[in-house]
Amino acid sequence: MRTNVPYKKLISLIIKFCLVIGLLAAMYVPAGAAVTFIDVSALDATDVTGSGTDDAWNYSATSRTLFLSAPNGEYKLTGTNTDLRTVIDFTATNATVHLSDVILMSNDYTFCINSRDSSITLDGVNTIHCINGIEVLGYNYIGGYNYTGNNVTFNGTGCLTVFSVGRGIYLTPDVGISVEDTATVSFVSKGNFMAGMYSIGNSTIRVATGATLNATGRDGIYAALQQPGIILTLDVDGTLNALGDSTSPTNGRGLYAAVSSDATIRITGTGTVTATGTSGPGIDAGSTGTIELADCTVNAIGGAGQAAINTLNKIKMNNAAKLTMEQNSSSSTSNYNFETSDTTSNYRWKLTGPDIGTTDPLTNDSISVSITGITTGVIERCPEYKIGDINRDGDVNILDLSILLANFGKSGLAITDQRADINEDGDVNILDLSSLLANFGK
Ligand SMILES: [Ca+2]
Ligand SMILES: [Ca+2]
Repeated sequence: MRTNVPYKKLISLIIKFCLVIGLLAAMYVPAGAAVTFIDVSALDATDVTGSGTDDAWNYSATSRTLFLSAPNGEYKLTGTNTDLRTVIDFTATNATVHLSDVILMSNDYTFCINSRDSSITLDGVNTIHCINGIEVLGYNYIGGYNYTGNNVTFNGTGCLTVFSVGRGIYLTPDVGISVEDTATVSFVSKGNFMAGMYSIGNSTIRVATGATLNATGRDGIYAALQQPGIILTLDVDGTLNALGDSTSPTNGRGLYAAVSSDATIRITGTGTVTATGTSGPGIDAGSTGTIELADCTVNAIGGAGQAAINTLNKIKMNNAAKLTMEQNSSSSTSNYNFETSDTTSNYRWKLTGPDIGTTDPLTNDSISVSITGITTGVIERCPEYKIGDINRDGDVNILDLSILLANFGKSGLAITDQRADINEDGDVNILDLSSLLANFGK
């Protein structure tokens, strides 16, 4: 078959071609990013200049400062230094700084992050003691004019604890931080002096699933000050704890926004945010601030004699949000206004707790909630259903009646299906039965 010959040649050529490509692919070893190792314990009274452009760095003995300046540079810091500041310079866009069991002390700030979108990768246990904690000054901080557009990521499997006399971390306007992987990052401002986290603009704080962020200080997280209308976004899929650790009557708030401006605290994500006050409320939005809760679980715990939340505005919640309020207010009754941000959905409010209630229909878009005494109340949004539709299948029928009758006369935890307690008074009795029968067949 003569016609087979060209095909055989062609197939042979293809096989050879593939072999050559395969050989070239096997020979090619991608040049991984060069990691520059810096033992910080060796940085003392002598200036040091790192070589090359990929790993550019230098150390000034005069200012006791380590400058990291390579774009996409990758640095690994190890060791202990009792007086060292580190600057991730504006030129070091996308730089990665690994901290591997590092102990740093500083008589000023420890990390000043000027570069755009740099990462701090944590390995092992890392500790910082300083006067001022980490400063995220924003991209291209030349002359102090451009603060915007910087996001700093903390990732890895280790932890970092910043013990600061001043602010644990300082976020200038329009910058953000992310905590990712299984990293645990804690900012602790000691001595009732400053906030654990301090933000003066539209900051976004992200905590990924599996990661933890702790902020402890005079106020745990403090946002706003003079900036009108700023938004502090907490996007938490993992765990965020904000603790106001103060005896001062004007501080001690877990999460605080706005002094004289209409700031917004927006909490979103699928994780858990716990804001705990000591001498202040768990969450304080001031007189003009707004609290928005979306897709999240929030625990607000008031300090001694303090309400769980302080706000004069409506607290906005979407259908996935759940808010637990631990009320420790010294006043007998506290009132809050809630508003749904999902006005077209088929949900209603659900209030759980012995001393929390409303006179408004639970199907209203907005409700006024009162909490009496020292108590814990839960506010959430639930799918709407007909009264008496115990199994929530859309009909009130014999199936619902049989669940109710199986629980008739029972109380509390003895009730096998709590939904049989239609009026949620703790007993399944004639009141529940009459509610069900009123809707039977609907
Ligand atoms: Ca039913
Ligand atoms: Ca009942």
